Amino acid sequence: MSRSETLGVAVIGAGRMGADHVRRVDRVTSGARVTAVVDVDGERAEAVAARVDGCTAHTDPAAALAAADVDAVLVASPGPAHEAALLAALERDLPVLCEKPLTPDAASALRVLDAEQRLGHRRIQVGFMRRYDAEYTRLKALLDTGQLGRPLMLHNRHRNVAGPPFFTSSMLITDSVAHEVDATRWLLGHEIRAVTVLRPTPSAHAPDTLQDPQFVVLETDGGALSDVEIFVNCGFGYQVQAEVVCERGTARIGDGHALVTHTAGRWGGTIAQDWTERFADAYDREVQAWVDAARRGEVTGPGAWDGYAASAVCEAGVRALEEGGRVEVELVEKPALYR
Ligand code: ISE
Repeated sequence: MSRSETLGVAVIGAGRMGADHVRRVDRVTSGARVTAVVDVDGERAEAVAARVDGCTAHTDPAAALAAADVDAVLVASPGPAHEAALLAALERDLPVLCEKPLTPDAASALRVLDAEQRLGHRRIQVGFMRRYDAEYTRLKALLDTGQLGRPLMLHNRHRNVAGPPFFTSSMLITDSVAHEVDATRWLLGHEIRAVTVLRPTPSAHAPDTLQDPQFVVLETDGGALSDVEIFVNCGFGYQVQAEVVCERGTARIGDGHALVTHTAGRWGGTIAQDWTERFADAYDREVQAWVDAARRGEVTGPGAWDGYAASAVCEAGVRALEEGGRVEVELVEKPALYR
């Protein structure tokens, strides 16, 4: 593909995120078009592909990636299917945007890192969209100025209206807290070296066997602590908040004060109901940045190393949840490709 041409994107996974990304690439993003949609459910692939002119539907990722009009891959299938899709894309040297998690565990993530290193250049971006959210980027820019001094603590709150029926207690860590794991590493610029998970009495509104909420403590190798309240059946809205406490001040995002009304003796606003609403702009910026970089042959966003580190931290988090106590994170030495 030459720089002036449009990037042909195969979207793997036509569920909620996949279908939203198909719409985004088709209607919002410039410089790209969806040329193939893949899903194990052929009818679902057909239905989503039918929304885009000239787009083909597939059940086999390999067939889609082999198509002449596919220059890049957006992976939005369930986590356990990511490794095969990533390895297939790397084999064809195609740029990839992979929704989190990179893969569900550290061992499979390492196999992906190995394949990318064998290729000799970076091709993978991981879908940690908070790095593209306007509030998060302002917070990051402020911390980087050093005006507030050294960050000491990061308090995160992550609430969903209701978890999907298939959600397990460990998925609160691997599917939800994974975002705060990445946000912590990115905002503070440190790796996470240990995880502790505390278990408050579960909400009566959570499904019977689900440990919801959870309180997760992440220890970084820079000495700062990051805590995460994860509550996926809070019932009232989708809330993601973060407050950094530094030596000379604090900074806080996620209060949702964009529009405040005062009427009839009360004041207030609305709360987003899910992440496609709360992070819509972030997803738009993320996909545009990925497309622009892919057309230049570059990767500019969070990469495979960030995906591996998040998977390793989440794996330690699941052990901490299941066994109790503090679990250390074991990371391999960072390969030269990612330094
Ligand atoms: C979901 O997969 C996401 O990525 C959302 O951002 C998160 O809030 C939710 O808890 C996850 O299930």
